[in-house]
Amino acid sequence: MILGDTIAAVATARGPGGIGIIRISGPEAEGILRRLFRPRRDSALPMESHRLYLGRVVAPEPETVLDEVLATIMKAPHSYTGEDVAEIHCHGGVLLLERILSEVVRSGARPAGPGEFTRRAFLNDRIGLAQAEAVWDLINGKTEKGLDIALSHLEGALSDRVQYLRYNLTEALALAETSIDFCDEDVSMDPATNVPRILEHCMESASALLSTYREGKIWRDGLSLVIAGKPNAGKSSLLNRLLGEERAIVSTHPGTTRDFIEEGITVRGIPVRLTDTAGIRQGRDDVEEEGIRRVWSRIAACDAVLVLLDGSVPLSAEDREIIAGTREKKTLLCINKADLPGVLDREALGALLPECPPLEISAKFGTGIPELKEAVYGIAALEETRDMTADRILTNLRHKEALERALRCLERGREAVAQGMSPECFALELREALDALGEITGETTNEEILDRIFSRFCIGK
Ligand SMILES: Nc1nc2c(ncn2[C@@H]2O[C@H](COP(=O)(O)OP(=O)(O)OP(=O)(O)O)[C@@H](O)[C@H]2O)c(=O)[nH]1
Ligand SMILES: [Mg+2]
Repeated sequence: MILGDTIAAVATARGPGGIGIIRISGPEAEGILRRLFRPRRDSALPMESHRLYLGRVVAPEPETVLDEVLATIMKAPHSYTGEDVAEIHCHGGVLLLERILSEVVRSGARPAGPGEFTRRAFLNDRIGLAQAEAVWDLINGKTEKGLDIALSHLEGALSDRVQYLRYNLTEALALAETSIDFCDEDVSMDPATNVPRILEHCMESASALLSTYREGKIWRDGLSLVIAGKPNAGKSSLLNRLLGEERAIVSTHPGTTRDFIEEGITVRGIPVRLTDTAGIRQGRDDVEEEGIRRVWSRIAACDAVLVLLDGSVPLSAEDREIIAGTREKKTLLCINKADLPGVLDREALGALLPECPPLEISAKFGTGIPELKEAVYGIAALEETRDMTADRILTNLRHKEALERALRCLERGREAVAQGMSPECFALELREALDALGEITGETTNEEILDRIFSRFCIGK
C-alpha cells in the first residue's frame, strides 16, 4: 500500500550535533532530492539506490548553497517505510536543519506527524504493530535489559509468539467449525478431538507470557516506588538520603510535606522513580486531606510501596491503617530512626505482617541504606534464575490487556467445551480470542489504536 503524499522531517534529535538527518518518504522523495541536491561529481547522476553521495544542498531562486551534505535514496520497497525514501545528512545545527527542511517542504513534501514514518512502515507491511512499538521502546529504553527486550521484539520475537498462538487457535477453530457443519446431522463436538488439548496448550503459553509482565514493565519503564508513612516518620529525610541531596524540606513539625516530591535514582541499573508523600493521618485541614487522598491514589498506581515506620514511637493507628491499605501491593517495610531507642513494638508488627520482615534504618545517619537499596532491587523481583529470555517477556500494557482478554475468552471457551455447549459458543469465544491477539500484532487494529500508539512517537521516527 502506497500512501499518497510525501512526508519529511528532521530524524535526529533537536540541538547542535555532529550531523543531522532529514528524512523524506513518499512518491516525491526522489524528485525532491534531485531538485535540491547537487552531487559533487556529475557522473554520480542518476543516483543509485542505497548509495551515499557527497554534494551540496542548493536552494533555488535565488540559488543559494545551504550546506555540504551526504545524500542517499532508498527505493521502494527496500526502505524503512517501504516507500521511496531520501535522506540528507547535513551538519547538525538546529537552524540549518530547519532551513533545509523548509526547502524540502517548499519542494513538495508535507511535514511529518509524530511516528508517521513508522506508521507507514506498519501500513506498508514492513513491520508488525508490536515491532513498531518496539521501535519506541528502543528509542526510550531505560535499562540494558529493556533494550535487549525491545530489540528482540523489533526482530519479531513477540509477534512470532503471538502468531504461534493464533495459528494454534485457528486450528482449533477449524476443528470446531467442522463440527458445526455437521450439526444438522446431530454430530456434537467430540471432546476427544484435539481441541481441548490445543486450548490448554495455548492457555498455558498465554499465562506464561502474562506472568512476565510485571518484571518486563520494570525493565522497560523502571520501578515506581512510593514512600508512605505517618507524619514525621522520616519520609522526606529518606528521600534526601537516597538522592544524596537535600531535595525535600525536613522538619520536626508533623505534616511538613503536602504534595508529592518525585525524583529518580538508579539501583543496580534499574531506574527507580521515588515519590515522597504527605504523612498519612486524619487531615487537619482541606489541603492536608486532599494531599492524603492523593497519596492513596498514588499508592494504587505505583509498582511498590515503601512503608516507613518511626521506630522511636509506639505503633499507631495510622501505621496500622497504612499497613492494611498497602496489603495488595508489593511492599517494603522499614523502621526508621534506628539511632534512637526502639520503642515500636516489633512483636506486634511481626504479628501484623509475618511475611514481611522489616529493615531497620536511619535516614538521618545513613544506617541500613545499602541494605535498603538491595531490598529495592529485590522487590523489582528481577528473577535472573527464571526463564526470562528477552524474547519471552511482555513489557507493554496494551499487549498485556489484549492477551488477558484473549485468555478470558479461552477460559470461557474451555468452559463451553466442558459443559458440552454448542460448538457455536466455543467458536465465538475463539474468534474473539483471535481478534484480541490480532490487536497485538496489528491484524485487527483500528485507527484509534494506531493514533494512540503513534502519537507517542517523536516526529521524524
Ligand atoms: N533521630 C532521627 N531523626 C530522624 C530520622 N529521620 C528523620 N528524622 C527526623 O524526624 C523529623 C521528621 O522528618 P521528615 O523527614 O520531615 O519526616 P516526614 O515523614 O517527611 O514528615 P511529614 O512530611 O510531616 O509527613 C525531622 O526532625 C527529622 O530530622 C532518623 O533516622 N533518626
Ligand atoms: Mg515530609
